[in-house]
Amino acid sequence: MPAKKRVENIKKLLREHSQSYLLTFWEQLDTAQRQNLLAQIEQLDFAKIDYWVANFVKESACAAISPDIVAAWSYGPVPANAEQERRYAKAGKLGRKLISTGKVAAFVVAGGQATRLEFDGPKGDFPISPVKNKTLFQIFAESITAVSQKYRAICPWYVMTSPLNHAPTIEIFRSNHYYGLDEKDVFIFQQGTLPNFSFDGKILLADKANIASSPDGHGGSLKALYESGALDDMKRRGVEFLSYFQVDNPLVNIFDPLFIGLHALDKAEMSSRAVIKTGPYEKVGNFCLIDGRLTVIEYSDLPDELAEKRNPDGSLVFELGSIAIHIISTSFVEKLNAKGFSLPLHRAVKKIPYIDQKGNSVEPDRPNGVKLESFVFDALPLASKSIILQTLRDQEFAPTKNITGVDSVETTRQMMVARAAGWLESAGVSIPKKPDGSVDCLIEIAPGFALEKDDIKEKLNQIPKIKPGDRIYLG
Ligand code: UD2
Repeated sequence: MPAKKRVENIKKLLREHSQSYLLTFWEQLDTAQRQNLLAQIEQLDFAKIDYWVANFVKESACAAISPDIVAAWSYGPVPANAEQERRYAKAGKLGRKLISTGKVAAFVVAGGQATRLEFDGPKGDFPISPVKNKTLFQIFAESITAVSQKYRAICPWYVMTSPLNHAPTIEIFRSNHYYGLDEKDVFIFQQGTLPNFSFDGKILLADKANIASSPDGHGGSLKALYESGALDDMKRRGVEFLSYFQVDNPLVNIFDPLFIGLHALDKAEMSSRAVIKTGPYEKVGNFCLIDGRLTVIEYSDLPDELAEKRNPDGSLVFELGSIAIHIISTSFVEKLNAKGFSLPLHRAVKKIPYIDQKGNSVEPDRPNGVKLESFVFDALPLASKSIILQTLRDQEFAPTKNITGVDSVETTRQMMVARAAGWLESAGVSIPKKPDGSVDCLIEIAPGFALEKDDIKEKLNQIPKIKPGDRIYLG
């Protein structure tokens, strides 16, 4: 198409969708900038954008929750009866077989920003371990190495980044020599983005020639796995199950045979780990059945009367909290993409830097617009079958969100020490304690030393006597 005609078409399109602001600085742009901006605009789906503006940007589309909402069922952290005991044993065996035959891969979503940690760089590079200060990425990599060695299998690792942190993430992996993993078994790919909007529905410009945009949420992973070629890579390798986890949880048990096995045994498409919530308003998603379909309602969207609702024994009706650990069948990701799918969008009101009509760069000091995101757990209702397996919080969930306080660097380190101490104690090692019962030393267990409690028993001869105030690293 002739260049002039192309520009005319775009101008018309923008007028029709009330987005002409995007070409405000057209006359000031050089040829390369113009091409770049046109390409960005051409990638936008304006029919969808009109829908988003009407439903999520101008209005906060908080769909009413169906009255047909009940608690979801879950497998307990330990079998509830003899029949379940047999099932857990069978599942564990199957899970181990699936790992050892290379059918399971690790998948971390690491496209978010570490804003709350005030950390300048990919969150995976945040140093967290209590003694050696290992980063989150290093801990995950060491777990994957330990699992590969234990099961004598290749366990590939898929890492999702976003345009905000892709290049630095690649650089971190390179400069750390992929943490000892084989580079060809680590597949780093980017998620997509969505444009940012002013409250009145205009797409914002980041500068005169670029649209303001942000990552499309971890729900974008389901498309990105397909579009990046990661899914093809899995097919080539024979990977059938993805162990999905977030970059901020160093306690995650990435290759848990029981969870993988139950998912496979029950022919589930997407399964979830859950913890019993600490209270009605803990900042985790809530598992429930809505109109018979498993759904997660984010804490911020659960009405108080449902959050507070209690069973006759005093427990919360919606007590199962989502800790963002899933097993996802690769066939499910393929099925979704083959038939075309879209997850609902969630609206986040944010401070978004932009360029105003006069060409001034504005760094707002209060929220001035809307970012849209999709959440991976919104794929659960699309799965034909889904299971939930409870886990114990102190064993598997230490989200590192803040610097101090709840879900912080502080609490994560404490939990890492407490879990290590608990594993050692269960093998008969004596642990110094403070008068309040907390552990009176720092202990770090490297994944290569023990992946789970039972691994400790074989290494008792390598464990020194631990005195109050010691810093113990078992690696
Ligand atoms: C998430 C869950 C919450 C609970 C909690 C547990 C949502 C909406 N809420 O809370 O229910 O399970 O975790 O810790 O998910 N990410 C991307 N790309 C994006 C956005 C995020 O890769 O575009 C990654 C991010 O790097 C991180 C994860 O997704 O690994 C979760 O992001 P978050 O820390 O913003 O999630 P949060 O605290 O809202």
